[in-house]
Amino acid sequence: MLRLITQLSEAQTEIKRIAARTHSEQVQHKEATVREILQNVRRQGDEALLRYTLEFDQVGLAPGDLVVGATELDAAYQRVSTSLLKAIRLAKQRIEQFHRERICKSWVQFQDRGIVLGRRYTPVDAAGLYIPGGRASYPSSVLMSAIPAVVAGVPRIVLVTPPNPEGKINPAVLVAAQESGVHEIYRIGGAQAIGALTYGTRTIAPVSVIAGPGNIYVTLAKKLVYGEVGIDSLAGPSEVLIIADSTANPVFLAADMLAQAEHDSLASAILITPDGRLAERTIEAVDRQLENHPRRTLTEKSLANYGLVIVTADLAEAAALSNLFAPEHLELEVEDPWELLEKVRHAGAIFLGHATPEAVGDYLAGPSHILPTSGTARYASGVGVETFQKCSSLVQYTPQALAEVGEAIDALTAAEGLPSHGDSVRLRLQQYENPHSPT
Ligand code: HSO
Ligand code: ZN
Repeated sequence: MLRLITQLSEAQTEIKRIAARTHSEQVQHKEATVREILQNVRRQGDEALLRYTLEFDQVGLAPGDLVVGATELDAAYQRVSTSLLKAIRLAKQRIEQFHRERICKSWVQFQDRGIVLGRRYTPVDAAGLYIPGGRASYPSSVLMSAIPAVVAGVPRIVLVTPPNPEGKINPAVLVAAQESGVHEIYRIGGAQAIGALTYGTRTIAPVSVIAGPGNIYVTLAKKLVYGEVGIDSLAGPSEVLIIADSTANPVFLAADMLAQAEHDSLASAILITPDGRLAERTIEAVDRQLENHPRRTLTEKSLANYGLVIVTADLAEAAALSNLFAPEHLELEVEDPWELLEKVRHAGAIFLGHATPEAVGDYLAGPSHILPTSGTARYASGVGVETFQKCSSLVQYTPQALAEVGEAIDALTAAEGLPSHGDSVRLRLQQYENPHSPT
């Protein structure tokens, strides 16, 4: 079911098709529904949240149930194993360490004549983290979004996630949230959760930035509210592109492709290699590993629609195809990954060498696994401390420094026809020259 392509032009066409797989007409139809949900949450607040939770999640909540309270939070610890708790703590430590390095540092520069220039980074007032429910309810995604916000110094971190049919939240998600330092957790999902974080309701105060992956409704909602709040990015289904040479192990490559395909029927796994024999052996290994796979139907579907094995003339051609796709995850399973890295232009995260499966980054290496998808790695980066910080420029001039640029500003204000801009400089300079003159 995995297709083997040996022709460059066919490979290019297929890569473009897969990159555009979420830009369908169906999406436009869903946008109208999402717009209506957002409008109702804006107007009716909590009441709309409860109504949509009943309609979409089949859970009847009372207004007080939106908040996940102390009893459920404490109980969550009883429901996760010691080994999972230990793993969450190890992941937390590594992710935190990585993000501490990424803190944007404020700076000031003292120049001649008393000019001071600088940049000052401050956290946003409040961050909203969206964590999907159901099958894709991952504690790792909590760590990967909450820890950068904590490291950024955000004073209020809010997590929203939809309830399961019993009205409960995945205990591992609740434990990860507490371990990371999330301040508030609400039992609400979908586009309605994005509306609540944007406009605020009686129960949920609005936030400044919303981050985290979600389904198509959540993503459309984030797109529509952007501007009223900040967002991290518009997340599409997950992708991996692997470039391999003859030093790679086909069994590992197959496992790495399946690790992506098993996420979602829209997920994409692409292998590009100049070694035709390796390509064939990987396809065989994929078939074997799928035999007893518990998510076989879904995984096969994604491989059939969005899985590819491409044989190229050389590694340079493989890198060029990868740049065309701009993958969320790129594995360089080659003898000298650092040399090949020189040819890579776009990728959300790059995994170098044979001992670095994407899973290490999915769970605990450090960088966030919330990464640009669907070709957006051409211009965007993954979630990080900077997602939750903004920067103010700092400028200080002295009278002497101002006098020096008075003429230049005068010429520019005249050219733009903005006389008061000119006055704001001229009046000061007149006063500095003659402190006793009336202004
Ligand atoms: N590969 C997913 C993240 C994930 N994997 C979570 C396992 N759990 C998107 O980057
Ligand atoms: Zn994954």
